[in-house]
Amino acid sequence: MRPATSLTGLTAIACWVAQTLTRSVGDPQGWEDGSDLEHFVTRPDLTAPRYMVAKHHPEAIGDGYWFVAPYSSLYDQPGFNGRREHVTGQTGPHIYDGDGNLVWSGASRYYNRDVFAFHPVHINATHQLTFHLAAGEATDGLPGHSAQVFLDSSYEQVGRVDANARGDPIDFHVFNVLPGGQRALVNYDFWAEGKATYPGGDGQERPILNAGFEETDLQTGEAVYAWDAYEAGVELAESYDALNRDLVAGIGDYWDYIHLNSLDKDSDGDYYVSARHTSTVYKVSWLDKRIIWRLGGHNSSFSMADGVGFHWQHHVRVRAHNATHTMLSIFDNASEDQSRNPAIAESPSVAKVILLDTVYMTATLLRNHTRPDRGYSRKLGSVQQIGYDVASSSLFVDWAQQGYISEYDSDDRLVLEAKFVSDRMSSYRAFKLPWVGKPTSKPQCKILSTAFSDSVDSSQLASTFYISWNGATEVATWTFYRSESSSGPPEKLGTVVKTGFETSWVTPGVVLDGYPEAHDREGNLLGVSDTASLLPFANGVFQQLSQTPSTLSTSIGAGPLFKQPAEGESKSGGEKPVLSRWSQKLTISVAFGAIYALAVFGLYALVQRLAPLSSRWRKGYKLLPVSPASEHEDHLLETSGRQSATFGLVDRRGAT
Ligand SMILES: *[C@@H]1O[C@H](CO)[C@@H](O)[C@H](O)[C@H]1NC(C)=O
Ligand SMILES: *[C@@H]1O[C@H](CO)[C@@H](O)[C@H](O)[C@H]1NC(C)=O
Ligand SMILES: *[C@@H]1O[C@H](CO)[C@@H](O)[C@H](O)[C@H]1NC(C)=O
Ligand SMILES: *[C@@H]1O[C@H](CO)[C@@H](O)[C@H](O)[C@H]1NC(C)=O
Ligand SMILES: CC(=O)N[C@H]1CO[C@H](CO)[C@@H](O)[C@@H]1O
Repeated sequence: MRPATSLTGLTAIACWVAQTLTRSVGDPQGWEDGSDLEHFVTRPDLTAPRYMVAKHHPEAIGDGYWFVAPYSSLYDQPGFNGRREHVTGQTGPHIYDGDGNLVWSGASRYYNRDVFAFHPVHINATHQLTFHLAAGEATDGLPGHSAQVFLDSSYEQVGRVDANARGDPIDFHVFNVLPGGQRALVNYDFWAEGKATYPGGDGQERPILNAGFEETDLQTGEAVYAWDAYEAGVELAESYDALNRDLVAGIGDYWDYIHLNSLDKDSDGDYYVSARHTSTVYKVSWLDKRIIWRLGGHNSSFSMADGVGFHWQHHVRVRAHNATHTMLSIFDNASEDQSRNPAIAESPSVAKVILLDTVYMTATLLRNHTRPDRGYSRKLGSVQQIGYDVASSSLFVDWAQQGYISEYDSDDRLVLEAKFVSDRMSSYRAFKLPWVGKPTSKPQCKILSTAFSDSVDSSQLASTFYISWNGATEVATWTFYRSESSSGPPEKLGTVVKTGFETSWVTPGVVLDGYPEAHDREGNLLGVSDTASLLPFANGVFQQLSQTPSTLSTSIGAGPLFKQPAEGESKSGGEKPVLSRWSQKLTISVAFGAIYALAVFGLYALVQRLAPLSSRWRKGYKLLPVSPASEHEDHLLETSGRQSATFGLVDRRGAT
């Protein structure tokens, strides 16, 4: 008993010291080991970022899957060996369920390439998935340049747009498939060297980066409409971007004076263009390309009520529209990442719904939600309306950094928050939508042997099935079969309810060959994995553990700790001085004292290390310390320690 405890303590100390020493200086939080990621026996190629989830009003949370595209390599991330992925991949298109369980990962399929704005679209009466694939190394089936990719509900690629109508690679900011699925709004930027003179400057010509967009026919790839910001009258004086403004032409750098980052279209056919560097939303005429009005910026056409003003915004969407009023949702970054204009005070990011009276030209704030942790989203982010009327719908907001998302109900209550457990990944835009995925790939199964006694009897062995089916949303249960018997039909072993991305199930005895079947809620067969064979132990044989906890405790715990003096010794040393026995006792006590001290310290160190780990072991679920009374605290900080279980936080492992 005692040595075992000391052993634990010493082992813990050794582990702690070793881990502390080996931890990279660039990874102070110690995530380099990948413990912030999901790990699956059946899919070692998929290591999706794990979420922590807080449900404040579970009954008010809408249905739907989260569509996110974790990435690490944009420059808002602190440097960490360049890119900050863990091998293998977690960058790319991902679907999670409303509890933060992984549903589908396309990371390994797209070689860990950056992906943006991953979401379902409705095209030709079919549900498809689309995303921007960033440029990367050309590989089998993937181009070296960027592209917009379309997948069907079985995750097979059914479309890819390689270039805009100008022949340029697709930019990552906007590829907005319009209702009907036949056309898309696509942004681009282009050099306008030597063309522009900055008014109020020194009168010299400047290299600028102009911006524009087109409405593309997805069938023909032709632009049915194209717009050029500079030509349409977006003046250089409108820009808040002071970075590179005074560059002299020819130096090879440019002034990104407008920076177009979102596009939308209303039912009249007019366009809404968000330009980040002018902090302005432009309404653009479908008929003659003129700017109908400006919202925000140096020259707003609207009188702006309290709280409407915004800076460095993006993801501006028109939510409702009639002859006299327009409602926009807007992600007000209100923060900026490159000191483009230090004169503009930063503030926490806010999701806003703005009501425009286009007769009296007033802008008022209809709904607003400050980032719950009062953080600054320095780039990226999105606001999604869930429901028909933006004034009363749920809002789903992506605050980008650390994949932070939050949902608000029609009463504007914060009902859900989630974020990745570590900060090494972000997600540019996140969406919550229904989805039915029926992959053409098969379920993946592995069977591992587990010994639970030192007996050689195979009845003391168990077999564990691991089963996953990347992207299959309709699986309700897994039924396991033993198939090794050549005579007769496969033997049905048992059925379990599917849990999370990967379900495991243990059955007594050795199952040399077996397979699971997937059934939906009505009991229809959805798919069968290939027959899996029991995997041997690491040394290649099916063997039992050489020692079990029980044999360890009898051999060590029950035996004499210190050898008693033999009969003869005792006789010959009969007159051994009392002092010597005392000193022996003292030495033993001191030794035990030292061992206990080490053990206590070891346990303490172990607990210190295990406390944060315990949540990792719970597959992504983590209680969040959240106080609904105050939305204005850094309550998602893992270190705050103010845990609360009073908000109906749901342990997703319990989901049945
Ligand atoms: C939509 O369906 C039509 C008719 O089958 C087809 O010609 C077209 O390619 C489809 N459009 C898209 C965007 O898939
Ligand atoms: C201000 O906006 C109006 C239209 O709203 C436009 O005619 C005018 O040129 C703009 N002025 C500047 C300095 O941008
Ligand atoms: C919404 O905006 C109003 C007006 O600026 C402000 O008083 C209020 O604090 C804001 N609420 C949130 C949740 O940001
Ligand atoms: C237009 O929308 C506004 C805001 O929802 C509403 O108050 C107004 O009655 C609508 N006007 C018409 C003509 O439908
Ligand atoms: C404040 C801020 O960082 N704004 C960002 C908002 O996100 C858009 C999308 O990239 C960026 O263009 C802006 O950089």
